[in-house]
Amino acid sequence: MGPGDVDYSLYLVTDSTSAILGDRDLVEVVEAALNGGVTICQYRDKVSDTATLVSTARKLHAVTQRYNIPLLINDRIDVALAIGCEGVHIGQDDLDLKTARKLLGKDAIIGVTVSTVEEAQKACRDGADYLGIGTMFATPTKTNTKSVIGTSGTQQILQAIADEGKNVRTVSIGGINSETVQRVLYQSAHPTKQLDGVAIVSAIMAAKDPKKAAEKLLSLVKTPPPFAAASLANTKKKQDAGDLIDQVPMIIKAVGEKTPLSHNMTNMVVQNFAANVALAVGGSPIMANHGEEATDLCKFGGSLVINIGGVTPEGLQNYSRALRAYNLEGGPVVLDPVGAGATALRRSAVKTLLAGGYFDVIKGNEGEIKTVFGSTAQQRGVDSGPSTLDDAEKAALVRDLAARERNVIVMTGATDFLSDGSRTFAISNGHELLGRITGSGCVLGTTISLMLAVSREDKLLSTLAGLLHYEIAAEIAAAREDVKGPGTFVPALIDELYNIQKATTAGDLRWLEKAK
Ligand code: 3NM
Ligand code: MG
Repeated sequence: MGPGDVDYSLYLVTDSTSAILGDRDLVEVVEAALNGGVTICQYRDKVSDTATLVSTARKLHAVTQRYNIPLLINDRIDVALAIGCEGVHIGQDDLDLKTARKLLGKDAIIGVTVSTVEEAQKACRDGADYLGIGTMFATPTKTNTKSVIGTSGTQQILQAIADEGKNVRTVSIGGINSETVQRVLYQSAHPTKQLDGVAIVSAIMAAKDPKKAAEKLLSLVKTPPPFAAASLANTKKKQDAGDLIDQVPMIIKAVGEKTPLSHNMTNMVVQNFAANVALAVGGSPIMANHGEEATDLCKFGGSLVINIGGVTPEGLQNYSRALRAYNLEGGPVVLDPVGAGATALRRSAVKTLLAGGYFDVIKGNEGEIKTVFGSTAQQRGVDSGPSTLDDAEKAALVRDLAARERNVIVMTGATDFLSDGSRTFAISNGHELLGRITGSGCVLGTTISLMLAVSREDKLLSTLAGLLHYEIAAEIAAAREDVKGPGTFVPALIDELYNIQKATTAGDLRWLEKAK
């Protein structure tokens, strides 16, 4: 087997510490894992002396040869040479790649740990066969990692090496398990280069049944996550704004027919308003802030809104738990990063949530979307503050963030921008009175969540349906004679949301002619 045809799908990295291995025999655990479908194995042992390393490596090699999969040694080129295995894996602080290549020859498989674009580019130039890109998520298995880079950092590296590293294979490492593996592969993918697999220590080595664990992981590696399944049917997606708008009534009608659940974890200020809006657009609201309930609620085919407007450390744990539940079940999730840049707690909540799961849609004002993108600009309060971006920059920001997260981003303002990374639109419906009442952005998240609950085939279309339904209702409400200001605007808005739902279901689409 040459370095070129190695299967990196499920890369097992061993650990010899009792914390992970317990009192079990390393070779037996590895054999069970190979039985379960591990495709490549690295012997990583930071504790044993050289004699033990060599004898254990020999035993492991006898087993991996029976399964016809490559065995690599972490760090210790001498051990690899001594037993004649297929290659080595070296870190940034180990012997350099060029020297390792000289010692091991051109047929050896040599992998390198990288956590930055520069390290990745250098490893490609120096002839690495594969890169171990990490650390994906913070992990107790290796606490001295240089940096946790997540899916966005990994995607950046993949993009940067797409050209010079055409033949370089890549795996992600760090905190990957059966809950996270599908999202890791999906969200870190760049259109020009994707991961070839995942490297795993504890989710296999520490598993009660390493064979079963490997089987499950391998099947997850081979299957797209529930939240991606629909987006594979890319070919059907309408590219043109006009064509998309034509499909909006179908989505709005489906909400009325299916009455999906909109599960809101939201702040006290908007709970009542959001529930009324959900009812008006044809959905069934439930305001439930405890994460435990999400494990039941996610089974009802609805969607989840996480609105961090009332975040507490305990609340954050609840959001994370609910996010995991919906991701596993496959239900859509909308993030409303209210006031994301305003306080340290909110900034860290956004980071934790983005690392902890997948959001189909992230909706926020300019300041919030900038914070989500990683800007450190200090935000005052939860209003959007003065704008610093022109329209072209706003469009670029939502597009880049959507491409990075592989979801849909909505930036609200006088003009709303939405993008799925490849299609970006600006919508100028709405009314100034929306800025004079509380929670107008939050309940837009609720509206969008209901559209997603009935269709995730084209998330951008569902988001657009929610946006137009809501912003045009606001326009119609504000123009009513009985609306004298913010106070009378609120009930009128709820009425007009309801009227649009009714009219659309009855086939009357005159309201949609206002779309702009
Ligand atoms: N290298 P687990 S993280 C060996 O970031 C190793 O380079 C890492 O263990 C890196 O799958 C890591 O149990 C440990 O999280 C991965
Ligand atoms: Mg090392």
